[in-house]
Parts: sequence; C-alpha cells; structure tokens
Amino acid sequence: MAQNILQKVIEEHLVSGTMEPGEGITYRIDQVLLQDATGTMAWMEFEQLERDRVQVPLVLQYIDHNMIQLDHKNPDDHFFLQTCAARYGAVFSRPGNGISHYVNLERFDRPHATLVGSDSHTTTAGAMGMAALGIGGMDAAVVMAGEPFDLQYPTQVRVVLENELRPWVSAKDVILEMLRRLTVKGGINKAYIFDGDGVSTLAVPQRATICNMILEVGATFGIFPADQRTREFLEAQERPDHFRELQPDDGAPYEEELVIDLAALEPLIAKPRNPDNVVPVREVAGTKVAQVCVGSSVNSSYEDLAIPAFIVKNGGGVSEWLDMTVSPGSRQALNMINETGVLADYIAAGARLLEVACGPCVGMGAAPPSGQPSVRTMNRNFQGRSGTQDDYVYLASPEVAGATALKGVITDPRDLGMDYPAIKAPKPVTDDFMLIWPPEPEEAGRVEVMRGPNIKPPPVPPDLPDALEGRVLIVLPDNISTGSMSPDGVIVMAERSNIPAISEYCFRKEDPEFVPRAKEWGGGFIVGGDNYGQGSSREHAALAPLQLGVRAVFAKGFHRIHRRNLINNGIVPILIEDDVYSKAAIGQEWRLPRIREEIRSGRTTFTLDMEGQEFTVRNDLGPHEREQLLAGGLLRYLKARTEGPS
Ligand code: MIC
Repeated sequence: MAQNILQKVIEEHLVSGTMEPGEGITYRIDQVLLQDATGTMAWMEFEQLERDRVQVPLVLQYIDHNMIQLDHKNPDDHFFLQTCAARYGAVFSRPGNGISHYVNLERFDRPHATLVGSDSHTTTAGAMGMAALGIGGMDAAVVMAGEPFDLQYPTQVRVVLENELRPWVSAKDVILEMLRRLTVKGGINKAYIFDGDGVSTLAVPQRATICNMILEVGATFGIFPADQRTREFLEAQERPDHFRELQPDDGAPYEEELVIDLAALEPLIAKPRNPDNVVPVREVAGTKVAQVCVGSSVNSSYEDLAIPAFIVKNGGGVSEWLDMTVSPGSRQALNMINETGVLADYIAAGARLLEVACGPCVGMGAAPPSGQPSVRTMNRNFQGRSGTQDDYVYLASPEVAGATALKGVITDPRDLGMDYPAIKAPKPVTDDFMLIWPPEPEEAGRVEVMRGPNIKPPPVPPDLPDALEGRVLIVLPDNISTGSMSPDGVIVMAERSNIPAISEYCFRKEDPEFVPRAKEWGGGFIVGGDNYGQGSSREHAALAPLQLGVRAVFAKGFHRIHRRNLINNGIVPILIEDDVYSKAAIGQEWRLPRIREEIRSGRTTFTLDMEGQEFTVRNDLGPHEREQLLAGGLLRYLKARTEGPS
C-alpha cells in the first residue's frame, strides 16, 4: 500500500497499534534529546525507574538554556547533568557547544530515525526526514528506561510547497504564513508532511526553521523528505553514510492538504503577543524598535546569521536608537561566521555578540526595555517570556531583523534598495564539537551523581480518590502558555530543579493572589479556555500546580504536550464547553462525585457538581491514560506494574 514519509518512518519503528489518525500507537525511539532546563527533572524521574543505564541507542544531554550563572543553581544543575550523563550513559554536550536542535542537526539527526526530546522544538529534526517531537521530561525518562513511546497517531496533512521563494522572503515567512492561516491551535494532533516541487528549493537549515516552529501551530510533527539537499547537508557535515533517501510513494494517503505558493509569499511578522498574530511587514513598517535579537533554535544557521550582518554592514551600521544582539546557534555556526568575516561585520556595525545558546529567546539575558518593541528572529512572543513583563516582542525573519536593525524602525527588507545577497555557507568545521561520550558501564557505575543544594526530587502525586472536590482557584482565557505556570527568564528558570520554589511563580502574571489562595484553600481546580498549555514542553507547568494541590484542570481544549504532562503527574484534564466555562468563578465549590469510577469504567463523560447544579463534562482519555490517572501518575503506574499487586 502506498505510504507517505511519516508512515514509512513510523512503520519501521512500530511496536503496536495501527497508524490511523486518533488511534494509539507505540513505537521505538532511536534518540532522546534532553536540555538543561528540563533535563534535571527528567534524570530524577529516570532515577526513580531504577535502571542502571539508558536503554535507547543514543541519549544526548545538552546545556543550552540556563546559561547565566547568577549564583550556584545553574552551574550545580549543569554539574548534576554531566554526572548523570556519565553515570547512566548519555552523550554530554558542554555549555558553549550550541543549541540542542542545531547541534543535533549537525551531528546526529539522520533520515528515517525517531527522536523525542524534552523540548517542544525537537520537531526541528523533521527537516532531516525524522519523526521527531517534543515531550515532557517524565515521558523522556520512561523512554530512556526502555519503554516504547506511545502517541495518538496524528491526522496527516500534505503541505504542497509550490515554486520558489522570492528575494528577501525566507523560510521563516513560510511558517509565519502557516501560523497566519492555521493559528496556534490549528495543528493540534496533526502532522505536516511537506511535499511538492518547492521542497527541493529549500536547504536543510531552511527546512529546520519551518519544522522548529511547526510546534507553534500546535502540531505533533513536521517532516520533510530526505532528498538531494539532505544528502548535500550530510556530506558537508562529513556524515554521508547517514543519508537514506525518504520519499513518498505515488498516491500516498493524507487526510488533509494545504497548498503554499512560495513565490506568492511576502515578508511577514508576528505582532505581540502570540506567534499567530501575523501580518505583512509593510502593515507595521515604521514602528520604532528598541531592540533586535538574531538567533535562537529557529534562525541561527550560518545563512541566518550572514543575512542581517550583510544588511547592517552595507547599510552603514546598527541604528543608534537600537540595541542589536546576535547569538549563534552552534559552535559550528560561530566558527563559520568567524572564518568568513561575518562576525567582524557585526562587530564593525555595532551589534553585540552573545553566547552560543538559546539566550534572549527564553529571557536568558537581553531583556528589552519596558513597553518598547523588540524584533526577534525567535519562535515565541508570549507576554513576559523575554524577561520583561511589559514587553512587545515581534517575530520575523533574519532579513526583516537586519533591515529593522539598520533603520531603527520595522522595515520591509525589499524597501532597502539592496540586491539580495547570494550567501554561500563555507565548509563547516566538523571536528570541533565539545561532546563528552559516556564511559563504559563498569567505569560509569563508579561515577557519583553530584546534587547541588537546590536540586529537590519532584512531588509525588497522591492517590486519586473516589470523589474530587475543591474550589475554583482561577479562571483563564484561551491560549494560556506554559510560561504562565512556569515563567521564563533568568530568576525563575534557575529554579527548574526545585518544584516547591518554582511553584511560587505559578500564574503570578495573571493573578498574584493565585499561589496564596491555593495554599490557603489546600489546592483546588484550574479553569482554562481553549489550547490550554500551549508552547513549551516544560513539565514544571504541571508540577507547579501539583505542588499547590491542583488535582484537575477544566479547559475547552488542551495542547498535546501539556495535556500529557498533566496526566503523567496525576492531574485530570477535563474538557468543558461554554455552559460550564461561562459560569465558572473563583471560589466556587466544585465536585466530581464519581471521578474514580468514571475513569475506571472508560466513560467519556464525568459528572460535575457546580455548587449544587449538575453538569456533564467530557474527557478524551485513552485506556493507558486512565490507568495512569488511577495509579497516581505515570511513574507510580510503571512502578506498580513492575512490582505487581501488593
Ligand atoms: C521554549 O522554547 O519554550 C523552551 C524553553 O525551549 C521550552 C523548554 C523549556 O521550557 O525548558 C520548550 O520549547 O519546550
């Protein structure tokens, strides 16, 4: 039977289930990627599973997020991660080596492989013809312990790319166009499978830009074929043996289709404060800007860095009213800009070079001034993510960022009157990676895991009682990102290994009384709108509410990763409609009188008692998810399974 490229990759790894949209499947994972901000929890969860060594062929521990060492916390975490990697058999990528997704693309991604990562932008590897997706730390731990990964098989969307991008229009505009059309929730439980004659016009780093931000439409996967361009990329990386062609069969099946004429696109920009708030650049041209940031996991390949440098150098330097930062995605990209003079161009033009890391994208330094627009080549612009509460972050291509840095106001690069430069990447340096390979098992067994004083084990979910009752703690609008439960920025992110400490920041932006209220009322319920928990994979967004006694979240819809993080941590995700949402108010007493029995019996509805009035609410729990909730979360479920009935 004819197959599309996602079906081909998954089938090679399939353990159980059928590849039908909405069906549960389990499949084998070849690679696991961890980063530092989510990795400490993942390793502590792995330790609870009591394995001596990771059970997947390749686990990679990157240090790329929490790079600012204000005090002992981040360096202690890095040390912990390095010792965990050595103790349990993971490759350790040292700080300074680069952003996980870029380094993985350069050194480890290979067509036909499967990858999961404790970072939502793990989808980036789809650029290499991989089935790659972001998951929570606990799911990563479980995969590392040797369990196959289970997933609801997504709806398959064929994205037909036609023609070729015009000068000054870039891959970033392709994904911004998708966000414009689909919105941040249009892609939930969907896989975007790229096809069409436009595919061959895009090099692997351009494909990576699209796959990175495919998560922003809520998608499970984005995946490109592995073709001649993939082969060229792998040859340049001196990994030609890793190439394996991946093409769809004639007549391959898809449930939906989306056509994008690359030649019809123009420079686009996402206005504050959601990535789908997309308009043509010309609509906001002339807006005064205080800051331009180039880099992040979405746009920091050599080509992405060379374009803005060309513009600011040839245009006469960075505008005097504006602060421009540049953070290369990898040590390889840094070497390349150094070798070709791009770095010297930036310095001469007045830009600031930042560390090779995620940097300003997660508010790790370079916070913008209050109330002042910042134009970034990054992937998210949720309020406060930059580190400044009153921020106005715009997302755009390197071309738009360069033009804006030059002019000091948002500028359509086509209006610069410059010829579009023919950027050709030099041969990359492929032997200068700061990777530390794990020792042999015997030696690894002697490695001591170093735990700094801020590293605390995650809270354990309590048993699910027959009935759940509590008060409504907060009522939230649509599209609440995980940055609301576990904020970005230097101060809060340094608490990623300490759930009691990080829970103090939960919903601080929305309601500074949330935490005191949750403590006073001994927990309660959260009520949200649609696409609740969009954005990052950080399981802290579920662990912080768990710490505060939250046992169920009621929402009109959930983002895939966060929904799973809630279940993993024993919190019940409950679907509501307007009848319930519109009546919800802080302080109401809600009761789920038969929750345990309703979960156990497989019912897709729950009974909700709202202050004496009865409502029927829904759930979309699969059989495994029900078992996990009944057991008190994923780890307790796995332990009970191993230990057997007591
Ligand atoms: C992000 O871009 O939001 C992050 C920071 O990379 C997160 C991971 C995290 O919160 O540590 C993600 O995308 O999953």
